Amino acid sequence: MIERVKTKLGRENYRKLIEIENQKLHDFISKYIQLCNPDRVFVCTDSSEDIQYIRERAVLTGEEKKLAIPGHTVHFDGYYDQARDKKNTKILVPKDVDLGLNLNVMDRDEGLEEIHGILKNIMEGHELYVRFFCLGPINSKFSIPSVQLTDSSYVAHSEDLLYRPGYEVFKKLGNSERFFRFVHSAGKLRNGVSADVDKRRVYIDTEENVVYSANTQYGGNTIGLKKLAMRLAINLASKEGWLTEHMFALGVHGPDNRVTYFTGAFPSLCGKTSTAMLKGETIIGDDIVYIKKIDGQTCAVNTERGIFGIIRGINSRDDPLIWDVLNNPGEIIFSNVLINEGEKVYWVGKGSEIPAKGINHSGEWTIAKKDAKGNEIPASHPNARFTFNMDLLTNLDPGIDDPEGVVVGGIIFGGRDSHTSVPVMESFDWKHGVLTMGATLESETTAATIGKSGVRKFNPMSNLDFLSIPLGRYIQNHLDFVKGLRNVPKIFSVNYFLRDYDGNSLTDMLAKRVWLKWMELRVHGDVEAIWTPVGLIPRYEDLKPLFREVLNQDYSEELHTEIFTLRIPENLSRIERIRDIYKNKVSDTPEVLFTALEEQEKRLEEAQEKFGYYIPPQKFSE
Ligand code: SPV
Ligand code: MN
Repeated sequence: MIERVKTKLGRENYRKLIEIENQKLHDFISKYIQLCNPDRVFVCTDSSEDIQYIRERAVLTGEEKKLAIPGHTVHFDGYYDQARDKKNTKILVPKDVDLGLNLNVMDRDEGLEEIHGILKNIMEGHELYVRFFCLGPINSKFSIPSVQLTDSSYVAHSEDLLYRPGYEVFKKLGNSERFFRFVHSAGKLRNGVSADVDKRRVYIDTEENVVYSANTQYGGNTIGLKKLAMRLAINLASKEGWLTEHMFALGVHGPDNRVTYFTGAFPSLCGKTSTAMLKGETIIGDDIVYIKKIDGQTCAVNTERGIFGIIRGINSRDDPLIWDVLNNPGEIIFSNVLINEGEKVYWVGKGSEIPAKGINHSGEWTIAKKDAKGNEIPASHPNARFTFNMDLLTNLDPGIDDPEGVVVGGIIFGGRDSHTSVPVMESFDWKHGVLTMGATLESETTAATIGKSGVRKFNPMSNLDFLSIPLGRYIQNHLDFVKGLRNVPKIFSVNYFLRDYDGNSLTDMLAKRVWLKWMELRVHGDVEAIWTPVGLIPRYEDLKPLFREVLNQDYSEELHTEIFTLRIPENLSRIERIRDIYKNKVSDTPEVLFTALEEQEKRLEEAQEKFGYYIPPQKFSE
């Protein structure tokens, strides 16, 4: 098949492709060269010359512009192409398959026909870049080789910062069909941005492990190896008996140089990246992990190697580690920020004054500029981002590329919850944690997100947007995962957003550093905990020295009592809410979920009878 596109490839690119002896790969590449019909093709190996070519193309095509600091560039997505397009992102399902009520699905035959129609000749006038990467560490049980076809040099360049190289991996693959495939085209461009956003589509075919993305540039829709691969990996993991999770991973540094690894799932805007980046700890990853059983242990890897992070609110005081990277030479792509005349970068919440004019995702921008609908355009988009390889970080954990991954001691579920959950809590066991902390995760919307503030959004394991299998099966996979494990990770919940009844925040944002240290001690059984009807909470005498050590703060017993008081009515209504969702909106809920909620309800009611509606921790430790 590859012979058919030999002329278009040219001698050098053809040679690079046939060095990989994989029929399925060749068929895939030649099929989409013929369909998309680019003017030219560039096959990128892992060599530094090839990668340099991509970097230069990004600037030459205007997809990126150089900035004042060496290595920094900026990229703009279209005004209406600034976020993941949930409506037009669909899982393609064969006629005999039912994925339940929570997924956005489409008949596979119809979807394939539509997307192939859209892709026909879409790359006319463009250059196609063929790139090879490896999800997870190289030469590891976790590795998933992946090939990306894209006509965006920005996408090809971003992936270079975000993923491990994979050309050599493909050369060793033989004829294996176990690899992911991505086809992306930005489509027709107007002023450098996708012109046909009304035909924006992201279609996911788990049957063939292919994702198609068209008429969009925003990274969450286009960077195949990120959230598009995640849908394929969730499906593959479910078949093969492991887990793909929307989680950070970090090493928490305990006593005597002990390092204990945690992974954590938090919905957007609940403190995920900031937890992964905490001072004093070391980072494995901030967004996606694969978790497998190896020799009876739970092991995790970061599928990525870089960070595509939200830039809004990053400032020198709260995020010193990222701040340093963003203000020094190094390869960084800024997207949808504000640039002024000196090629300097600004964003909302940077902590310095924003210039009165500049260039942003809306083009020439001045303060108080309004869009076509009369909405004021902020200096930088709320979803403006930075992209860099984690090698630029000073807090990178040495286990980052370990082919065996790191052994997970604890899993954390975090939500934005002003009324119900205590700041940190441990589950009774794995099942209790999966069911009452992970599967019931919700997050309140904030003024910064679209829609009403304070509305709770159901987001189990913070993975709802990315599921490609029925929710009930996904939960069951978690329950089953521990079979045969020698050490079962502990499960915790955290809530950085608890408020008092007047709406005042109760905990310092930095307190999360202490909660992590407490969880680390719990994993090793170094401190006791207090039983409550919903889980195990810290003792005052264990937190007091930690606050002193970590934050040099005096932690009072009054504060402890206030933040760890069990709020019975709020906890009961949460159970009510979640049960309703599983009863009415999830067709394959495992029965044990309802049992776990019922038992929790019963424990709460018994405690209420004994101690009243609001129960201070002391009552449970007496
Ligand atoms: C998220 O929204 O969870 C992200 C960014 O990590 S995106 O790539 O858009 O998914
Ligand atoms: Mn994410």
